[in-house]
Amino acid sequence: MTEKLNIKAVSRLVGLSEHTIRAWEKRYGAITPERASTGRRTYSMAETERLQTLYRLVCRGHSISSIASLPMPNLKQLLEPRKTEAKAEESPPPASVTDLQATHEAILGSLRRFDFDALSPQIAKAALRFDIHSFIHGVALPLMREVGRQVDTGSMLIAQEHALSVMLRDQLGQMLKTLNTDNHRGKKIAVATPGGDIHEFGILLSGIVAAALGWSVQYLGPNLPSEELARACAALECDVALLGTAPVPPEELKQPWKDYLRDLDDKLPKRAALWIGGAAALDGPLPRLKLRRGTEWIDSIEKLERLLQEHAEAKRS
Ligand code: B12
Repeated sequence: MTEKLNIKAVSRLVGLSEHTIRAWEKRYGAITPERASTGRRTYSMAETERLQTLYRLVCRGHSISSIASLPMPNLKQLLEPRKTEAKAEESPPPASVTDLQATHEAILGSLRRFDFDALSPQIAKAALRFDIHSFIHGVALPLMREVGRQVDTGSMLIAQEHALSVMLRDQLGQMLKTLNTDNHRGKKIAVATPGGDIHEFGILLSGIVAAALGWSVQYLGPNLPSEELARACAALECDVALLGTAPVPPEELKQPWKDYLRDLDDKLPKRAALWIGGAAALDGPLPRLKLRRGTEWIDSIEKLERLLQEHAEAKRS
C-alpha cells in the first residue's frame, strides 16, 4: 500500500503552512490531493516531494503562478545549479527528510552529552551539506524549538541552550555575510530587534532569506532603540525597516512594543516601509495598531519570503 499523509504531516515535512498548501492547490492547481472518506485531503509522497520542490523554487525567486503547472522533471531541471545564476542557485541539492532528521538527532545528542567540541563542526557540516532552505527549516528552526522545549521541561540546562545558540549564531552570521556579498544593487532592508530583546535568530534567518533573494541586507543586530533604527535607515537609504520580535516578557523591553513602533513610524524616513516579524505579528492587538506608513505584519519566514519576492519584483517592473 502506498503511504498517504495528512496536511499536518505534509506541512511539517515541507515547511509550508497548511493555508499555503491549500492555496497552492485551489489557486494554482499545483497538486491534486485525493480525499479520504471523511473528506480530508490526503497526500502521496510524490505530491509531498512536488510541494517541497515548488517551495524551494519559490524561495529562489520563481513565482508560484509561473511554475505551479510544470511537470516534475522540468521543476527538477530548474533546481539544478547553473554557473551563471545567482548565489542561491549555487547551494547543494535539496536534502532528504531522513538526512535532516539524522542531523537533528546527532546535534541534539552532542548537546545532551555536553560534547560541545563536536557541536560547531557538526553545525558547519550541516550548513555546507544542505541547501539554505533545508538548513533553516530542517536544522536551525527545529533545533531551537526542541532545545527551548527541553529547557522548559527541565531536561536540558540553560547552559546547553546558550552553547547551541552561540554556535548556531556564528554559523548563521557567516552564511548571511557570504550571501550578502555583491548584493549592493538590490533593494535595501535594515534588520534589527527592539531595545531589550536579545533574541537574534528571527532576524538572522530573515536576513539570510533576504540576502539569498538578492536584497542588500543591512544587519543591525538585536537590541536597537527605535531612534537608532530610524536614523540608520535614513543614512543607509533603506527601502524597508524589518523589526524582529520574540515573545519576551514586557519588563525585559526598554519600551513597550506599541511605543517603540509609534516612535519608529514617526522617525523613519517616508520612503521606508515598516515590516514587523515574529511574536508581535502573531494573533493579538498589535497588528491592528494604526500606523501612518505602509506596514506589514509577518508571522512566519515563509510570508517574509513572499513579501521579499513581491517587493523585489515591484522595483523591476
Ligand atoms: C534561543 C532563545 C534564547 C537565547 C537567545 C540567543 C540569541 N542569540 O538569539 C537566549 C538563551 C540568550 C535567551 C534569553 C532569554 N530568553 Co529566550 N528563548 C530562546 C528560544 C529557545 C528560541 C527563540 C528563537 O530564537 N526561536 C527561533 C525563531 C526564529 O523561531 P520562532 O520563535 O518559532 O518564530 C517563528 C515566527 O514567529 C517567525 N519569526 C520569529 N522571529 C521573526 C522575526 C522576523 C523578522 C520574521 C519575519 C519572522 C520571525 O519565524 C519563526 C518561524 O516561523 C525560546 C523558546 C521558543 N521555543 O521559542 C526562548 C524564549 C523566547 N525566551 C524566553 C525568555 C523568558 C528569555 C529570558 C528573559 C530569560 C531566559 N529564559 O533565559 C532571556 C532574555 C531575553 C531578552 N531580554 O531578550 C521565553 C519568553 C516567554 C515569555 N514571554 O515569558 C521563551 C519563549 C522561553 C520560555 N518558554 O520561557 N533566549
